[in-house]
Amino acid sequence: AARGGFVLWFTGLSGAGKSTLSRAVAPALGADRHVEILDGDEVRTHLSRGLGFSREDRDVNVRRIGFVARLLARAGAAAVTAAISPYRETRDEVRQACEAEGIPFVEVHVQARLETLVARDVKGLYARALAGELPHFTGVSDPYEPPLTPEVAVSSDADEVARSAEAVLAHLRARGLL
Ligand code: GGZ
Repeated sequence: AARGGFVLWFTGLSGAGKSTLSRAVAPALGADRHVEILDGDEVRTHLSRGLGFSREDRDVNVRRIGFVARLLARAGAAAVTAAISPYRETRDEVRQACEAEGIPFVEVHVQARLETLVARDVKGLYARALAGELPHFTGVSDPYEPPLTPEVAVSSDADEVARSAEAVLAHLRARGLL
């Protein structure tokens, strides 16, 4: 559905660059459609306020993001999401709900080596998790299930943001979505 809505779903560890990449890509999506970004942080202060990081809570969070993204895409917007969304099955459930109604779902795995994230550790969360102070921290003390066949995989270790953004846009163009 050219010019129609779609869901652009970024997944990856905390600090891998999902938010940065979603903000880099968003301006290029909106020539003749609305663009909305559903960022993990923002969602957790509004839509998912009070949820924690158990599997159950993360699944509720991810399903909510998926639901809103689907509504936006149905209305013709490009819905960009940036949550860790660590569980494959839950991401696939969102994908299936989209595809069942003809909404393209584009999964982008934002990869980064744990080593790099620990070294960068902007918020000090990895240090705390490694010290045993955060019992459910993704990638350290909680699982992350990488997508097996993402539409796009980028590496924030190896590549500049602009290059990763271009890889995402190239995929969208090839699909006829831009
Ligand atoms: C992972 C956590 C945790 C735990 C707090 N595990 O870098 P950030 O800070 O801004 O992004 C992370 C954010 C993760 O929320 P999401 O909604 O994206 O997660 S999920 O999709 O799994 O529901 C991180 C912060 O919250 N944070 N505790 N235990 N990230």
